Amino acid sequence: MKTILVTGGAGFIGSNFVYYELKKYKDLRVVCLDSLTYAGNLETLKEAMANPNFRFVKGDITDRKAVYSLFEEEKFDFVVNFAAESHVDRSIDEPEVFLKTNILGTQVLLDAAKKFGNIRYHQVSTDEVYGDLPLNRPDLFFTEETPIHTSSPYSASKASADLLVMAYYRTYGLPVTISRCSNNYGPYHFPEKLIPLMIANALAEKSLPVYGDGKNVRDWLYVEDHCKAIDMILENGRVGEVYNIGGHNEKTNLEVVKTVLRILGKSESLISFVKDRPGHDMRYAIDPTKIRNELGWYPETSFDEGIEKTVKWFLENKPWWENIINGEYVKYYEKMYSKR
Ligand code: NAD
Ligand code: TDX
Repeated sequence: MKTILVTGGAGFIGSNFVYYELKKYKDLRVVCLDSLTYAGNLETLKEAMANPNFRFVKGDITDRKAVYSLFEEEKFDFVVNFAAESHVDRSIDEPEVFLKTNILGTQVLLDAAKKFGNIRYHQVSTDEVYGDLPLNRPDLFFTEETPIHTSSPYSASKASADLLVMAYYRTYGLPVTISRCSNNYGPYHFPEKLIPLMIANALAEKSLPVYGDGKNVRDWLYVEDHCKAIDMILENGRVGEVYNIGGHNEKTNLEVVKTVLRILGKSESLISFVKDRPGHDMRYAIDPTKIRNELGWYPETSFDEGIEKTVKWFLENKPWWENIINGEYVKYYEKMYSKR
């Protein structure tokens, strides 16, 4: 039986990946290492906990001693690193923890993978490392050759991690891959992010804070399609390569917010334009040709279908997110939005 380490598996995408792997492989042990920051939630992994092929370990990827002892104990065949500070607005407010977790944490994992048998390592990165594209050039897309050109402390930290991953490939021959994905959405999305925040506010008839003029474009990918892509890269991806993952599902923020309101049957008068995010990236758009041609990956879920499924999930799982937004999150929301 092979064993995979999934770091950050108590967060949004990591937990979806844990479930994807447990469902797809009956002969795979999945070990999740997560420090349970504000974004990590054991509730999310409740069903996985009942699976004998799953183990949860609470621990920090920056804690070298703890990471090494876990690697010594488990003999991993694969490492997939999702663990990160992931919210751009928080990185603008307090960058330091982003550098610590996203860069130094990645380095600890790379060292561990190197030390304990040159383990196959996959880094979950983001399209934000490419910076942004102008709105008046719809012909432009991010390819794997697009230069790194970051905007926020978050994206700078993710780009730094990517550079380290590639350095470990070239210098030490560590078998690595990197995926750079566009905006995900779906079940277990933390309510600080655009789509779940708008769903929660709309249901409470609270105003929906759209930054700037709402014309910024994101390329939305249903989270399960992202999980499938990572799984394919682990199976058949070429080591030392970067793969872009995106769905050609470009929408302005305003379009997304209006779609959420329409599905919920709520009024557009809830929309409130607020102060823009500093350094706000205009447009992200992925060219997924490489992963499609090399690995046969394509996104199965259209935005129309995915957003319906997502809203339905949030309606059916209110206790999951109400628990979050009624806790520490109250202070975060007040800090981020009260003076906007
Ligand atoms: P998330 O914030 O929902 O979850 C992050 C998880 O990592 C949490 O469970 C948290 O407890 C854990 N974590 C944070 N710091 C840790 C540490 N020091 N040690 C161990 N665990 C730690 O994030 P997400 O949206 O699921 O993103 C997962 C990964 O995917 C990140 O690397 C992110 O950069 C990348 N990504 C996200 C998106 C997106 O749209 N959400 C898009 C592209 C790439
Ligand atoms: O209240 C809001 N109002 C608003 O207009 C929030 C939270 C966001 N926005 C805008 C900012 C962005 O243009 O919506 C867009 C999406 O914002 P986020 O959900 O914060 O995502 P983004 O900044 O695009 O980054 C996401 O995708 C890339 C993830 O959070 C990153 O982890 C990932 O790397």
